[in-house]
Amino acid sequence: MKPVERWVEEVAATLLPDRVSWCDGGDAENARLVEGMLADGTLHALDPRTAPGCYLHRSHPTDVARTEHLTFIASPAREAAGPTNNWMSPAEARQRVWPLFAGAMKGRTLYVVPYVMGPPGSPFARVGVEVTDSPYVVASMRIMTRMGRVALDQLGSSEDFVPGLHSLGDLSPDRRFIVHFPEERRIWSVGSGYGGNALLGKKCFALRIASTMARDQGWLAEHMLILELELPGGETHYLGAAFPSACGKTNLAMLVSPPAAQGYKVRTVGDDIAWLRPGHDGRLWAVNPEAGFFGVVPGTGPATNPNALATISHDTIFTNVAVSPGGIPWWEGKGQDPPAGLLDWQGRPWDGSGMAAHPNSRFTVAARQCPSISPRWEDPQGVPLSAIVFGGRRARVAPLVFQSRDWQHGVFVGATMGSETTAATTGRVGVVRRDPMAMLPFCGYNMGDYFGHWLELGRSLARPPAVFHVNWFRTDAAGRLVWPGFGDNLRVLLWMIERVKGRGGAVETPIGLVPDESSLDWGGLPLSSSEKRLLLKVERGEWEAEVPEIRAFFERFGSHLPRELSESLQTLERDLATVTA
Ligand code: GTP
Ligand code: SPV
Ligand code: MN
Repeated sequence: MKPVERWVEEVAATLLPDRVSWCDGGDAENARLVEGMLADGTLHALDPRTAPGCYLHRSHPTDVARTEHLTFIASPAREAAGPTNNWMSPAEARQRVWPLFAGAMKGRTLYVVPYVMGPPGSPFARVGVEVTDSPYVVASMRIMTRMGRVALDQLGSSEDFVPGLHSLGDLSPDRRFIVHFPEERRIWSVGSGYGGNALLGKKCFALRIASTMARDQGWLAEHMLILELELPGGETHYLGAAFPSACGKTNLAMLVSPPAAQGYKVRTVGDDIAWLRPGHDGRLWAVNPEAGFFGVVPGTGPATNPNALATISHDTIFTNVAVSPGGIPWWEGKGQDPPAGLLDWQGRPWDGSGMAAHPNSRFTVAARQCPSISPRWEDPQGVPLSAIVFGGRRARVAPLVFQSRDWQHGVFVGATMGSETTAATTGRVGVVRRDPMAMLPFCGYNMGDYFGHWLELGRSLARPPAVFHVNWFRTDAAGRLVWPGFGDNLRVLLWMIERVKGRGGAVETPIGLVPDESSLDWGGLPLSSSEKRLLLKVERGEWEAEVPEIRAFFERFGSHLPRELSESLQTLERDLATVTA
């Protein structure tokens, strides 16, 4: 018996399913699953004329986003999880969580979902196997990963796979746990059928477990989009950008911009996760381990993200959007008036107040459907990064863009990122929190050590990417967003590329290098000169107020905090005190 078969037999003895079904990932299997889900109401058919091959899924109203407070790292030592993760000892997990799996699949089918994270044939690809009782998860994993026979073929009789155990349980948040065992490289998830809680290849494997593999093996698993930027004449650059959940990765990765007419082209390599490795040439190389997009729906319209809109025009699973009586999906920002008789995300007649689509409603769609997909998106070796971009959602404080002085300073900039919380996770929205490298909810080990790993990895790069920070979300005194965002973000990317090439004007500030006003292309933007100044402004008082917050955050890591980061903080404090502005 192969190791994977032995494991499935073992867990089935506890889960007690009525049937075990090994998924091959084929069309016939998918059609059968869809038929069953249409029959039992897990899926609703959408209008075959305007949304061919599309379905709507409504998740349980208490199960609409990741639940960070129910997500745990179960390393033997608490210190291994660090101060920013919830920790549970493996023994406690066995006591509190394992019993929730006992008999959980009675009356249900246990689906075995073998999948590959990483491009086909890539030396960096890794196999996972998810056992689940949710056909919606199976259909979603088929889109999000290379699923089925291809994964079993790659695995053969090896025991080198990440086992993930998933059951919907009773969907009660009181009996919901997402537990990661980094040492054993396994995952348990019970009580949620939603997104990153349930599609175990994504955040659980490709970020939390993979980040620990990456620490041990000298690479990085990051919450980053990867985009390709072609300049007139054909010169091509790749950028990785880490923004927290629902802060603009998908949108930036699919950017469409007026300067396209002048020969600038942005293409998409990935929209959420990047696995990064030092190459023999001293550069940092990136692959997208996913095969699909699980993207935020609201705000996706013809003016903001036409590429996403085209991508999701067919063969898409929509989760928690609104729908017309005729089966036309609708959401805020779609760029159309709401149709008459609209049903909200819970299927209730919409009275016009509040959001009709859930703020964290999502599309699940194959990456190959994206018109802007890069020809190199499945390159087995990945693509070499010219720049890494960190960014957050900050109404104040952070300017539109600045560049770090070097890799070490770039790690400091990433480690001290602040961002307002969004609907991608349960809890209050709009609260500023530290979200280092956009990995706060996704780093599978002590983040102090993670910062050290970033520093060490950088030392091995002869040609490290330049590191930038952006903020598309600065507001004016009236609370209005100043920067138009979306397609116009290309202007900021072009300044970065100029900097990478050793050109592009910049002024030194205590936080790093900010464009001087004349070196950004503002042409045609309806911005006053005071608005431009506000966008680029580094206000000493605001940054002085950040220092004690950063210090308090750093102190939580105790001896795990690399010395270099304390030094960078001291430098920032000193420069803020001496700067004349
Ligand atoms: P996850 O999938 O949760 O990791 O999120 P993401 O980082 O891919 O976020 P996404 O691109 O889906 O954007 C989330 C929300 O921010 C959407 O409602 C977008 O419309 C909005 N958004 C994205 N880019 C911009 C921008 O440049 N400006 C403004 N104002 N809003 C933006
Ligand atoms: C995120 O929250 O960062 C996501 C969505 O990309 S989920 O897969 O639900 O985590
Ligand atoms: Mn994400």
